[in-house]
Amino acid sequence: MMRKGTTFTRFIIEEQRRIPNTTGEFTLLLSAIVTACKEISDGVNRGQLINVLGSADTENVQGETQKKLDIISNEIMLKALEWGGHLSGMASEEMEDVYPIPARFPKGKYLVVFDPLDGSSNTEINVSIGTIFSILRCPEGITNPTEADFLQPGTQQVCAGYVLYGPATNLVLTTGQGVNGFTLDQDIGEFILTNPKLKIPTAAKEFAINMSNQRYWEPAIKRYIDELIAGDDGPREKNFNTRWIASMVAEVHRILMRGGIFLYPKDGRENVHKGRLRLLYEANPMSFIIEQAGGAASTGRGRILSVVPDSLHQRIPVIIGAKEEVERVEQYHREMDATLGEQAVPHRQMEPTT
Ligand code: AFP
Repeated sequence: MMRKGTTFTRFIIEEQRRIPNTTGEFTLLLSAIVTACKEISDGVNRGQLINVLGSADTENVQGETQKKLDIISNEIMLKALEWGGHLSGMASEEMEDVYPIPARFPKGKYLVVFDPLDGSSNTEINVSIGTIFSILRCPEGITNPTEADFLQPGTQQVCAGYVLYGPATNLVLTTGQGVNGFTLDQDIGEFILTNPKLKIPTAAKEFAINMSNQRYWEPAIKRYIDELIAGDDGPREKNFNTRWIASMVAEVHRILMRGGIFLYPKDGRENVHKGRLRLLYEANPMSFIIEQAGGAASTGRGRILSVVPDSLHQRIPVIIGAKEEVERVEQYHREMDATLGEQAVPHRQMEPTT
């Protein structure tokens, strides 16, 4: 039986043809990332059967306990991408320092940053997780990039994407010309274009925030969430539903499909007072995708994509999703800062999050 649909391979080659004088380097890099994600998908899928679930009893640079699958996924990405000649370096949420391309391989003009397995606390309970990646240009003349070469604002991203390992495996991607979604056809091992030109539905009905942290929130966040919870009895005069998957990839995917807003604001906890999510590996790629789908992404006090990173593992507040909602949260921050000042919530000493 003939299958219908555009394969990912065809899609990227046709995209490449639209741009005159391209070398194909970017297309091959993207293809290598996607192959790595298929391998991770297989590991996630067979997890318990091949004994790769559970803790690795090690900590990453963020002080978070690593899962076996975090380490395996990181290794899969490194090995799949280091040899192709498209990259000069990589950085990962799971590694303290920049990963240089081994001397035996040629180097290329791009840098890749990634979170190999985001939401990995969900691996044992068979809930959706994902890989997030972002492609940057290596600065001109640099062949051995250092941390400074990766500290580019999100507006400089050449491409951002994620692969969601859920009931189906989805690839969602932007190169700055809109957002396209693909679904892995397990029988033929190819991603098929299933969601071309994704746009976020504008009327938000769902919000996602970890409610257990509400006692640490700044007043602007508390005000916004209180109004959503008040539903049709409150100033919004409509009901909202709540969701929290603890997996940003799954939350962003839901927003792309159904609309809504996701918030991981900074809060009063000592280790979250600058935010919880990582600018390079999570916030920037997701913000690029969400903006390209017609949404907005903010720290509450400014556009995430405009932030110039100060370190590889910088954390940042993330408020992302339907534009009108994100703008409302920004407005509440402006009003709060005008009366209370930015450090409205005192920092408190807390146990590190896992
Ligand atoms: P892990 O990859 O360590 O599981 O973190 C996932 C994540 O970065 C993001 O995907 C979630 O939205 C968020 O953290 C969940 O954080 P909480 O556990 O504090 O709710």
